[in-house]
Amino acid sequence: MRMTRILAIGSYTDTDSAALAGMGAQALPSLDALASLPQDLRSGVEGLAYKGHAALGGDSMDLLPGLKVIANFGVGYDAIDVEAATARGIVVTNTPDVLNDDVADLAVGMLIAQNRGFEPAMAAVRSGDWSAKGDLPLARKMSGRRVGVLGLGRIGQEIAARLVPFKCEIHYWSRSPKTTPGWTFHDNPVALAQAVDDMIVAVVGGPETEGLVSAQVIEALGTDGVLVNIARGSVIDEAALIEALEEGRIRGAALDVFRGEPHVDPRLARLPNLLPLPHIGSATVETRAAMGALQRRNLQAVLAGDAAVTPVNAA
Ligand code: 8YV
Repeated sequence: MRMTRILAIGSYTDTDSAALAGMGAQALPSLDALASLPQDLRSGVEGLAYKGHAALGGDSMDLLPGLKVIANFGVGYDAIDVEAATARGIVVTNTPDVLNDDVADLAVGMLIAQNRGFEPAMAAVRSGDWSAKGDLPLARKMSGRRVGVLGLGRIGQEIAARLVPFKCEIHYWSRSPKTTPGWTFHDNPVALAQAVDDMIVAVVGGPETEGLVSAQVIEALGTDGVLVNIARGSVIDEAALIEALEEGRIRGAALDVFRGEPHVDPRLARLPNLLPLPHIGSATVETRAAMGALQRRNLQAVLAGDAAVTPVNAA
C-alpha cells in the first residue's frame, strides 16, 4: 500500500481533487478531522495542501511530525501560524499574483455597483416596482470620484490602475510611499479617509491590520462615502461599520469578506446600504485553476527537495 505523503484539507474542485489524488494525496474535509487520523498515517505526512480559513497553529502541525510543507490555497495566509511553522522547519507557501486581476476586477465592480445603485435597481425590475412605482431615486456618478486604496500591494496596485480610466483621483495608504504614476500617499488611514470619497481595503489580514479601519476611519470617510473590502473581515471594526451604516454616517459598504465568515452578523446582512458577497474575490474557473496548479507546484518542489516556488517564510 502506498504511504500517504500528502494530505489535502478543504473543499477542492473535481479537477484539483483529481490532480491532488494523482500526487497520492489523501483528502480530508477539514482541519478538525486531523486529530482523528491514525498516528501511523499522520507520521508519514510530509506535505499539506491547505484550503480554508480556520486557524492552523502549532498544535495541528505537531500532529504531523514529518511535515515539510504547508501549501496554502490563497494569497492570504493569515490563518496559518507562520512563526510556529518556521520554528518547526516547515515551509509555508501561498498563491500570489495569479488572482490579482480577479480580485481587482471584483473590487472595482463592487464600487461601481454601490455608487450606481445596482442592487435596488435590479430589485425594482424583478419586483415589478419599476412599472408600479416609476423611476428610482438618482444614484451617484462613479467616474471622477476620489478613491483611497488602503494597502498598495500587488492587488491594491491593480485596483488603483483600473480606476484611472474611470478618471478617478487615486490616493493610498501603505506602510511606506511607493513609486506611482502620481497617486497621493497618506501616512495614516484616517488622513486617507478624509481625502477621498470612497475607500477600498486591500491590505493583508492578520494581527498587524486588525481593526485598521476603525470607527474614526469610517467617520472620516463621511456621509457620502462607500467602503469596499476585498481583503479580510478582521481589518474592519465591524461593529462600528454596522452603526455607521444604520445611522447613515456612511452612504454604503460592499463587503466580500466578513469577521467569522461564512457566518455573517445578521444586523449587517439585512442592511439595505450593504452589498454583501460570499468571499468570491478569486472565484473564477480560470483563477481557481491557476491557484490550484501553483499550490501543487509548491508541494512538488519542496517534496522533491527543491526550493518552493512562492514561499512566505525561510524555513
Ligand atoms: C481564498 C483568499 O483563498 O487568496 C486569498 O487570500 O482569500 C481567497 O482566494 C479562497 O476563498 C479559497 O479559500
